[in-house]
Amino acid sequence: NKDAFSWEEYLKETSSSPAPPSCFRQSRVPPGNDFKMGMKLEGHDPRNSTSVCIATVMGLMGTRLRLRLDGSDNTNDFWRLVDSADIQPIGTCEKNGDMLQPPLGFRMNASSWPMFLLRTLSGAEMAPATAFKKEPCRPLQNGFKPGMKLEAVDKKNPYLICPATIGEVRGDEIFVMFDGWRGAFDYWCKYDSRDIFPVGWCSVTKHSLQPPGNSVTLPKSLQSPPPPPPSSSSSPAKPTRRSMQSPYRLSAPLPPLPVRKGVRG
Ligand code: MLY
Repeated sequence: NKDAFSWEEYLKETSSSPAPPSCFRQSRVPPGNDFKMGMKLEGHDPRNSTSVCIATVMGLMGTRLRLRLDGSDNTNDFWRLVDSADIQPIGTCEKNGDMLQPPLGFRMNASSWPMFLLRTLSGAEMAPATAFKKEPCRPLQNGFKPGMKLEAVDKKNPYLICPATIGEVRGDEIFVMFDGWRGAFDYWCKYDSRDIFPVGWCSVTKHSLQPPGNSVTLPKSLQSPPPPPPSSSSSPAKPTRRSMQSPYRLSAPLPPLPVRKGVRG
C-alpha cells in the first residue's frame, strides 16, 4: 500500500534517526498477546492506583489490552500492555491477603459491592496466568537525545500510537513531541515510560500506527520552548488548565504552510 505511512521513507524525508531500542523499557522481542475478548483479570484502578479492581478485556490491539473496570461505566476504558505490572491474574489480590475494591465511581451502592463481586466472578472467563508477561527491566540510564524518533501513545487519545520525536531531555525526563501536530499533544514523561516504543514496534506487533499530522513542524526559531518538566520536589498536584494547553502556542501569526509530499487530506 503506497499510501501507508513508511518509517523508512519518513526517516529519509526528515533526515532523522530512530532512538535505539535499548533506550526503551520494552522487550527486545515483543511479547505475544494471549488474552481474549471478555476475559477478566485484576488491575490497578488508573484513577486510584492503590486499589486493585476486576477488569474485563474489551479490546485487543498489538501487545495492548483495552480494559474496563467491572462496576464502572464505559467512559473510563484504559489501555495496558500484556507485560504491564498493573495487571495480574484473578486471585492474586486475595493470595496477597488484600481485598478487591470497587472502582472509583462504582455505579451501585457501596453496600452491594460484595454481592456484585460474587456475581461478576461466578462463571467468568478468567485470563490464564500464562497470558501475563513479565515486565521488562528499565534501562539503567536515560539514553534519549533530542531529535530521535519513536512511537508514542497519544495520552489524550490513548488508543492511538503515533510517530514522535524527542524534543528535550532533562535528567530522567524526556519531552515527547508528536510529529505534525504543532505541540497540541506533546508531553513530558520519564525515560522508562511504558507508553513509548522503538520505531517499528507497531508494525512488528500488528498495532495500528497513526500517520504524522499534516501541520508543518515549525523551525526552532518560531517555537516557544517546551514547558519545564514537572518538578519532582513539588507535590503531585493535579494539572492546571495552563499546563494542559499546548506548550507550542505561537506568539506570531503562522507563515503559510508548505505542504509535505504525500500529505493526506
Ligand atoms: N481528531 C482528534 C484526534 C487527534 C489525534 C492527534 N494525535 C494523533 C497526536 C483531534 O484532532 O483532536
